[in-house]
Amino acid sequence: MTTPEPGHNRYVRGVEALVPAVDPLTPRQVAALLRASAGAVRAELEALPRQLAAWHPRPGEWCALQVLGHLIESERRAFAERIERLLREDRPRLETWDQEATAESRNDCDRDPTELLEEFVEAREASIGMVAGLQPGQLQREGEHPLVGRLSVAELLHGWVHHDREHLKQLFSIVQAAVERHLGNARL
Ligand code: NI
Repeated sequence: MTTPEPGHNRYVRGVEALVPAVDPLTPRQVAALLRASAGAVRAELEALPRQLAAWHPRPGEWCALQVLGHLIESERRAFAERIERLLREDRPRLETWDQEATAESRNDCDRDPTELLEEFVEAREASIGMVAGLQPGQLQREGEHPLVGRLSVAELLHGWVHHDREHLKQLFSIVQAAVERHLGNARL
């Protein structure tokens, strides 16, 4: 077991019982967080030299552009479209997709980062508008996901905030791995 450094919060499974939960996020709060994470993704990508944007930390692991491509695919397929179906249909059966095969066929490593970013930001703007307009009465609408079962609008909204941050951490890890070899004695 590792001891967390002071000031570093680590999520520990099972600790839920010891600390009170924060309130669930409202749609407007989710919209603000989706805007914040998209801004962070954009800032990091815009600062990456082209070579680093297409750099794979290990064979088979995604480069930053593939992470961005995955965010673009997930934007509609995992979140916006699913929420729209839950609002439109009664307990729809949601669809999954092969994320690795999709990443493979998108060819994001060779794409223009500026174009990809524009695609992401445009899709995200539309999502933010949709999310901010959700009414409290719509949050408990639900459907069936073939793998995880029952899934509600509220859960998808929280999943969206979580997913963004998961991949932001992934982006940061890629950049950390890239600069690692040049740290010398600056390794702290
Ligand atoms: Ni993902």
